[in-house]
Amino acid sequence: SMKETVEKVVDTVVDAVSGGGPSGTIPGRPGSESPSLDEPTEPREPPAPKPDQSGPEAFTATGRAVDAPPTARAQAGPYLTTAQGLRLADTDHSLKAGPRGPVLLQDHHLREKIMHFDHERIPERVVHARGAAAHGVFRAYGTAATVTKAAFLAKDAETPIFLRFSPVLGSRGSADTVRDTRGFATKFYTAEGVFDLVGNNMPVFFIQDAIKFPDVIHAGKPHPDREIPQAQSAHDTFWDFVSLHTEATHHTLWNMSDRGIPRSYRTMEGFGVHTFRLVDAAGATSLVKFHWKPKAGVHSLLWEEAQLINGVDPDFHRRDLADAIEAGAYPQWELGIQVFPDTPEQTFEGIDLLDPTKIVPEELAPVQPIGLLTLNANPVNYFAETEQVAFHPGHLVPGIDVTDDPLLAGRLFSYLDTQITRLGGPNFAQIPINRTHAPVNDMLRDGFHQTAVHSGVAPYKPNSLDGGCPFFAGQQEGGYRETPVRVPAAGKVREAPASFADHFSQPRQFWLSLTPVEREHVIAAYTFELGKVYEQAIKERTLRVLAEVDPYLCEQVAQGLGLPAPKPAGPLPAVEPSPALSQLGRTWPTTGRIIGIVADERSDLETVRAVRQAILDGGMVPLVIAPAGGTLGAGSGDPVTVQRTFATARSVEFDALLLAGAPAPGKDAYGARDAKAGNGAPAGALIDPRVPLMLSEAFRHAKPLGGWADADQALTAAGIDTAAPGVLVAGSGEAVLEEVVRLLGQHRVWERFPTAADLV
Ligand code: HDD
Repeated sequence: SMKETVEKVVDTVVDAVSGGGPSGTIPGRPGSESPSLDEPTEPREPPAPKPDQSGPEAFTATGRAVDAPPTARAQAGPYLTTAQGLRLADTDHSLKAGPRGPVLLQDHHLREKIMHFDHERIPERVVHARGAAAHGVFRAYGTAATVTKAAFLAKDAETPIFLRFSPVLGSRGSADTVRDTRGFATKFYTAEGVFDLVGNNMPVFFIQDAIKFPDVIHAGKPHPDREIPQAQSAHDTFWDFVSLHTEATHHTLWNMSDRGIPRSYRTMEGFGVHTFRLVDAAGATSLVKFHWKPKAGVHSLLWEEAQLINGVDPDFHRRDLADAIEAGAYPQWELGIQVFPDTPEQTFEGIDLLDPTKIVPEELAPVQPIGLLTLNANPVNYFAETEQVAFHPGHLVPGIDVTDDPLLAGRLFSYLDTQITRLGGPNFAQIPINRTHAPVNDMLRDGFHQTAVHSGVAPYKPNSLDGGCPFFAGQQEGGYRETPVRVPAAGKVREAPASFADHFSQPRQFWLSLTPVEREHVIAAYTFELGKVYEQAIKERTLRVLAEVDPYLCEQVAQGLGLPAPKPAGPLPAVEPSPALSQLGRTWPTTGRIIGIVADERSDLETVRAVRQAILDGGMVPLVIAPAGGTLGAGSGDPVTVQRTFATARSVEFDALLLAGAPAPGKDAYGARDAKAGNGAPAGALIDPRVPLMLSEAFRHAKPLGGWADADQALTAAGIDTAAPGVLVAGSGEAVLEEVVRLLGQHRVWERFPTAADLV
């Protein structure tokens, strides 16, 4: 039930931060139910393997399965062994000539252990190095069956999937909430082979041709001399490149918008970016763009919040995703398609469908839902799954084909190529997480890390020695056929089509589609990033680019930089806004949102209990924050468990804060350093400075604040006007909660941000 789900969320969140909550268990760790203070010594069986990890599926050239050894998976049997299966009696001491003597070279266990350790790391991905992933299932509605024969899109077809999210620029150990694009890569293990949809959380890309990818990435990565800054675009080389290379303007504007700092992976949209070609059973084709729409709504952080989180909890997004799945609050996205006729021009309403810096507004081509993705299991092992998964836009199934988008063409080369370095050879398709669920009968042989034991003598075609096996699949048997698209008659050129030269109309459309608050965020982001740039010329050049997008944007950023605002070269393009591009102005579900309740021994615990329960009943997560850990009201028979202390709580973790006031007026509440109940200290004099800090941050980040009884004292101590929008102090805790939840539906109290009137 929802309530159980949420209670699990609470426990998980609590455990994750407190390092093993009240019960001392570590969630998701089999066998840790009753940890004792000493290491257990009774042998016990390791946890059961996941179905897809029980051993390699090896197929012969003729399609016969090779008998896999029964214990192909590691961790079989209760005893510690070497990699060769030799049982070990000791792994804590090197073999020595006497306790104080020299270590002996003949210690084969020491050498194997250190040799393996020395090679534990593999090269990180050159981009998208840091990721977080989960398993799930995709269920098709069948609505795409009119445009594609892909079996996994047929009505009610269920397909296992693995989804990896990732910031682009940072190293594996970088922080989660940096300003960046996020990867959104989904592997569908369909009955017809693997289909990978390797998208991003933004619908456009920096470049129109893959040959520029090394350029944009070299510019975005840390400077080659000092290797700083880590995981961000706020530096000279990035802005040098994007200001000279104006086709990047659209994507850069998305990065500077709230889309660059998602609240959670669960609240991001995803996009296939390129136009793909779908093929139906009769061979008819259509062009499509793929969209992922999060059920939880689209929601972002504020910049200061994101920066704080990078220090307070660098694993914020990773933790959030894992906690939610662990708790059974499974994140969901609807997959949708925009469908366009496959005309020879490959344009729609004048928009070039082969240009990956362009979108098609949803108002012109609605996104039609075709299925539901649910993430329902965390990886068991980060390295084996999240790190070793290999995506590739060329992993296609019958019914889905690529187009001639020149960015996609280069990707079709790159993703295979990079795995050779990253995963150490050409056999990465045999790694469990990459294995297709369809039968494999290829004629690929040998190579580093070959785990299949191929039989037969004829890994070539045509052959007679293996009986002609394997055979070709015709259309009836699901053989993949590329669409015979007509190639325009033209000479070989290194050139882009004329339509690719429009670099500013869609950036302007994006800008005009944002609400005033969102525009202010864009201005602040440009001002911040360019403020980190040393070269004056780069700032000025970027202002010239911004002048082509919008004069107000340009003027405001120029003002922040203390520079004159240039004028555009000519009239700005006339474009219609696309309201679907804004993240605001809609109401979203509040499920899974986190509400902090600040309380101490003098708080009215009756109300705390009732409010906590009401939060749980609403599918949200209540976390009680108190001066110290343990419980409040220990003697009351119904103590309230404390999940955060003033030392471990920081405002950025909560979507809203409630202040549990003291029932008797005139007494100090909230974090008096002397936490003894009813000490009669004068109100405000002993307020713990961490409480007003928490309140003022939450206020600045436009989070709803509520309280009851004498809660106004703490608010006043934090310098917060209790009459400000989204600040509610009332007698009834339940009434306050109701209003706070209503405000959470719009994510934040946006009214707190003054915006320029001339923006409307
Ligand atoms: Fe890429 C990884 C998404 C253009 C070359 N890319 C990678 C990942 C995502 C994307 C989500 C991480 C996959 C994972 O989780 O393992 N990339 C995109 C999108 C693009 C794009 C949406 C444009 C529409 N990429 C792009 C180009 C090139 C690459 C133009 C090269 C010419 N991308 C790579 C890569 C990576 C990669 C070097 C690094 C690790 C990997 O592939 O497996 O091949």
